[in-house]
Amino acid sequence: MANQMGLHVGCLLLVVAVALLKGAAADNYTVGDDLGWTIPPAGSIAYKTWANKKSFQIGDTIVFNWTGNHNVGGVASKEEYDKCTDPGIVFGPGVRIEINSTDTLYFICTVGDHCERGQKVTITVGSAANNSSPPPPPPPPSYASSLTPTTLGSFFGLIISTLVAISFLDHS
Ligand SMILES: [Cu+2]
Repeated sequence: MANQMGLHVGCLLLVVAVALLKGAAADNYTVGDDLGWTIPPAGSIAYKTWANKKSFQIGDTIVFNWTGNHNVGGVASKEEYDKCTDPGIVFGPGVRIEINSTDTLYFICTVGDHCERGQKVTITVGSAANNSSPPPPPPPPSYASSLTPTTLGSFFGLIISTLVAISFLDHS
């Protein structure tokens, strides 16, 4: 029983360690955030801007949410993406796509002229313009500076001598 507990704790620690090594847990991204998946406002490059601000990683999930008459399908190439080629297979609202390779993913809506009007998005792993890591936080103020080695040493010395005194008292 105790061994099993130890094993479970060990597994848990391993999982945590792997998660830490991978940098972070997988993220969910809702395409367009609050805008959702729709025809972006005229003249905007809404989904390009949205995607450029994200740093997609393998294991992340892309979620397409919408109301009204839309769909989403993945096309195989940038050429098909640019031409808004109907991929044949499309999905309904709420579809979740897990990123499982570093290949660029191309998604369009095939309803009417929605794709031509900008309802399309590319997902590039490790994208993009905004991919630089945030600056490191400033070093914390040094509260330890007032604790000189000497004070620390005498502090621990005091504790140890107190413990020694107590153990002498115990044994007497
Ligand atoms: Cu649409």
